[in-house]
Amino acid sequence: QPSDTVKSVVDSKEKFEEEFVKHVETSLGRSMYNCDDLAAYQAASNTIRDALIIDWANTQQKQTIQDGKRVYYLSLEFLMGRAMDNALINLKCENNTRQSLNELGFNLEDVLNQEPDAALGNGGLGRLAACFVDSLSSKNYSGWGYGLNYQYGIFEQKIIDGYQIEAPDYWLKYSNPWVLDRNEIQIPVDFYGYVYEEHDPNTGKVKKNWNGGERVLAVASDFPIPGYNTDNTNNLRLWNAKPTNEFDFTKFNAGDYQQSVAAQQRAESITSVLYPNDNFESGKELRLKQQYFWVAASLHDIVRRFKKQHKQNWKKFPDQVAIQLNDTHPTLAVVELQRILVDLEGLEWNEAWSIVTSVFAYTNHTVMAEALEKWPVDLVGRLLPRHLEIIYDINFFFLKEVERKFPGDRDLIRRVSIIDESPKSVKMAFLAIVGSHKVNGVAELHSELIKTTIFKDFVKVFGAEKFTNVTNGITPRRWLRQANPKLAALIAEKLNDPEYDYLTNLGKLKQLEQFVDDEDFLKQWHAIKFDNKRKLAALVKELTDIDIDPSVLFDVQVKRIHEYKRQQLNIFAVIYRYLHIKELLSKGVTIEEIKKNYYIPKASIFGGKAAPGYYMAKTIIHLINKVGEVINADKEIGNLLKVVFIPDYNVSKAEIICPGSDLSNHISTAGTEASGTSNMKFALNGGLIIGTVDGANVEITREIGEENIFLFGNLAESVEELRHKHVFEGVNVPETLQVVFNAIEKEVFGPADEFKSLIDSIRYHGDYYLVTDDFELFLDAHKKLEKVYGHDGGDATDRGHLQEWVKKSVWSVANMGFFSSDRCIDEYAENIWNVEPSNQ
Ligand code: DL6
Repeated sequence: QPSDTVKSVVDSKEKFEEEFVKHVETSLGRSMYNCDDLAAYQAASNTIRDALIIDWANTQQKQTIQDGKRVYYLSLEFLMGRAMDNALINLKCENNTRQSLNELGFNLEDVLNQEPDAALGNGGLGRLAACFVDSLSSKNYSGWGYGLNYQYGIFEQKIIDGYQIEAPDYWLKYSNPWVLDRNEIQIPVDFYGYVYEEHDPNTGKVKKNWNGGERVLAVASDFPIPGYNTDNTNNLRLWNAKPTNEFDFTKFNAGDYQQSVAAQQRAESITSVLYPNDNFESGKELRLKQQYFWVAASLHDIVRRFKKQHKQNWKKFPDQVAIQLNDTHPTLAVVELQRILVDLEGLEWNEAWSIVTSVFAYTNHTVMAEALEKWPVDLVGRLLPRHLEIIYDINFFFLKEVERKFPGDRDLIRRVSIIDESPKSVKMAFLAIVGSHKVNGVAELHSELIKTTIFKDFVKVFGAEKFTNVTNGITPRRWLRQANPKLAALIAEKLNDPEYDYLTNLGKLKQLEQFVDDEDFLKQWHAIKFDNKRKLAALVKELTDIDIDPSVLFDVQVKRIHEYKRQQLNIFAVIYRYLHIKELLSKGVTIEEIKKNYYIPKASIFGGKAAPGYYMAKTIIHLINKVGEVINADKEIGNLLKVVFIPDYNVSKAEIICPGSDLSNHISTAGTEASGTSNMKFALNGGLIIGTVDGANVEITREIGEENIFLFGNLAESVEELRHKHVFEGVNVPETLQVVFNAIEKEVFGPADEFKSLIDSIRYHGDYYLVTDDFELFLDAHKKLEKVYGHDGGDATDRGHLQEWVKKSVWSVANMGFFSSDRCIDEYAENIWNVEPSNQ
């Protein structure tokens, strides 16, 4: 009797209902009479998950038999969001599930809303990894993700009296029905200890051995990743740290039972919490422990899988295995593989090194110095004594090679050394470059920048061919079909594609261009946007109790709060607008005249978390909230201006916010945002962009046309000179921004001291992020875009005054095909991993 495949369960309502009831009664120990929405979510998830596991097992079996090359994507973060809705979409069983749940007395949306986000990431980097695993499955690649199963994901953000307060996110409260705990997969991982030498009588050589001082077990939890419209179901393996059963008898015998139990408990702390920093490295010992724990477990798993089929035929290893390092966090994997091959498998150094460098490739996600990892040599040596030796050896051989190519260039050797001499530390990006065969940036501008700035010397040493670009992308399954079902349906109808095949062939969107003058179509398009704005307004009301009118321009900036992303520029412009409106009102200009001649009604919507230790980012959040309090309470202003801060921005909220925006802000200082991916999410949902010439904005502009995006600001090539000018000639605060500073200092938005650091960083500390240089350009860009949106106010359900805007929206979506993460995965596969998809 063959097991039920996922199709047989989800395609048959009877089967689904039968399984559902079984789970309610057995897995949950409840009866259908006391089954609430949460229990329904758990039973439905278990039902789908069970079936998915069958597909997943079949996929693994098939991939093993095919014995092709596998890709392993190592990422310390996978910001998955919710799984159930995504599974229903990828398995194409949403309608059936909806009907079955209805028959059982539940509403699908209410059930879906019970699921906590799997928030195992900070922002762009983690969400990119989640999109990539979706594309690996959907495009039929054999590709696994490896990460950590944090018990606490990114903190829950509460806004109390305008301040960000962090609360722990214990997302596993009701356990996670989407993972299969694989308690039988246990890999011991050692830390600390010492290295000793052993004489091998057979070879006459001296062998290095590492005797670890602390042992922790890595236990696997597997998260099946269903592809869209395919049975291919890959695996995301997340590790849990558990104590070993090896009890510390020395301590026990010494009567220190408590101590030996405490040490065991400490093991679990390794995977207990995600570090909440985005684009910033904190350098904590536990973080390094997390990194080694994860890469050691993953590599041993990969090597074990290889050996099962190919024994010790190491020459074949690079034909079977490609490992992508998502940023430098997994760089110790390079060292660990070299250690496995040399110390444990007995290969010669050079042979091992050539295998290692053929297997690894490294993606860089930032040029910002504070985000580039450096680990103190002392710490690495204490935690991983043998690895430090290997790092020194890698560096020694690398520098020897540099010396051979560039004899006598001592300065070059100093600059490219993996070891920084003061303070003595290991530069992880350099180690990743040396240990990889390819290095890529995540947008064209960024990939050029890394070659001309932070990694310039490595281009000289290795040649430019080692460096490449893969512009980021997003999965259209989640970010169009799931987030915006009505728009996805309208597109499917227009493309005459009832099966939604365009979701794995996003270039097809181009066909929408032919409808750009079709009045009825534009009306439908606009009505969907309006409906999505209503949903967003309802979310805002629910979370903040603020009413925003869906007919005004929704001007959104949601992303991590960071000075380089410049939420401060945005809120200063909002303050300017408010003060100007107040001035006009005081001069007797009426609201109607202001709407007609100056400003269209708008709601400025912000959201995003600040790293708990990032004072400036928290100050920005506080300012936004305090400005909101004043403006929203100002009766004179009415709906001409509202300011909202949505608390606890996360993936599931983004799924409501992206489709509901008219305009989104991607306004980083040029050259600082490596790519950005929310720009893609907004544009794919028909929102227009106001942005700087930075990251992927550049390519979005190229694809959709510069008439469909509102670009402003100084270019990356001017940034250094402007910064220099600020330091040596002083910062010139334009009159418009001065007015804003004056208002803040006059305490219009509460005690001025609270915001002093923000103003001082601009006025007295060199305005590193060029707020003064771009402020008026930002105001001008707004004037331009507001002209397009329309000044005549009126009912936005009447598309008349929005004609031009709606056309731009359609045109943009039609040209967003390039930004599917499927395209990224194909590029990685072809140019970096050298793998092909399997034919299903
Ligand atoms: O590549 C994904 C994402 C980019 O879109 C963002 O522009 C970039 O800021 C982000 N980088 C990081 C770097 N963190 N570290 N380490 O998150 O990557």
